[in-house]
Amino acid sequence: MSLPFAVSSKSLIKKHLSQDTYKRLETLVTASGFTLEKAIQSGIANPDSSIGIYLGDAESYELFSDVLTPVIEDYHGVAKPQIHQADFSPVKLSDPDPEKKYILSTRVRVARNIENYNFTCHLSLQERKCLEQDVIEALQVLPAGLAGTYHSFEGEVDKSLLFKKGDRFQEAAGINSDFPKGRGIFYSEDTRFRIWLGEEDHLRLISQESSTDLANVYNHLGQALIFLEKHLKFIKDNRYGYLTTCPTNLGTSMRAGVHIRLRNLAENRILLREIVDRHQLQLRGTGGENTEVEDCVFDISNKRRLGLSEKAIITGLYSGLLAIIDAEKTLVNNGEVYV
Ligand code: ADP
Ligand code: DAR
Repeated sequence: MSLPFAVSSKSLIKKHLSQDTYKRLETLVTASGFTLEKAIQSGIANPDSSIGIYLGDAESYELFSDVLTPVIEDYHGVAKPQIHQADFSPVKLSDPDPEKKYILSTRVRVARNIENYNFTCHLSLQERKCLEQDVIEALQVLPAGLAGTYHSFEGEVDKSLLFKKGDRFQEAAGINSDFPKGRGIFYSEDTRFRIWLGEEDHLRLISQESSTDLANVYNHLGQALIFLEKHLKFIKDNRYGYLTTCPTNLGTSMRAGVHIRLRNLAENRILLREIVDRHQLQLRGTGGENTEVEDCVFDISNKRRLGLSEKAIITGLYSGLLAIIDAEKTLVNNGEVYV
């Protein structure tokens, strides 16, 4: 019996899950009832998956490690994950775009999952509701500058505040179960700090500004976490850092990125790709994952999350942006330089 992945699939789970390994793991069940078969449903239903697996609880990382270890090492480019070294200390960085010509906005997010709850693809509605109440209670401790309002998706909420229902990959994994129940979004009074509750992970903690000030956006998020960690216990592992539904978000679970307009490099994708790859960054469309570039606005963020610290991510993004903006400035495109 061959595994039910499409012949065309190039996902990492298909690459690393042999029939023998599957036969050895398929009968294993975590304490919460999660299985490898459930974990690979998204990769089976979506042959274009890059990794093709979502986990239902923290125990899955141990129980299915025979296949998860090679998948994680392959994606994150780490051999035999060492002890994850976190460092979310504040940074001081000069403005990467002092003329304010290129960077439109800056966003730094981390994913967090709360102890004693399954991950979002394996949560009952009742569990979602309990989780939501725990988080709402914790939000009360945020000080001025971070304090704000929680908006349940089940109540009257400004549609512009909503995060989208999960895509087809997340749908096949079960992440969208009971949507929009048990989901909500928190905004600080100045909207610079936000929390998505019940999206792909329990929490997406987000610092976002229409600014070029990478250091300030990053430092603001670090401050928020210091307060929240006093009241919420996040699921963390010595080797893999913060555990997440999707293994691509392990470690720091940080994505630090900008929306940046690059009119010249948009016409010179090979050069742009070379700089992005050299700085281990990820190049995406304007709307993030699986979207197109509109009006030369790119979403550029860190690619790696595991095996390096939060501080290394933001300083690495900063260095990459300096190189990209320098290339944009010096490029001549069709005999014309956009000034
Ligand atoms: P995640 O951060 O969870 O990986 P995405 O990168 O897909 O998710 O982004 C989620 C949403 O945040 C998308 O709508 C995306 O356009 C938006 N976003 C990401 N980066 C920025 C940014 N620098 N400025 C404004 N919006 C952003
Ligand atoms: N679409 C899935 C997940 C890729 C990473 N993005 C996340 N986790 N949002 C895939 O395997 O392609």
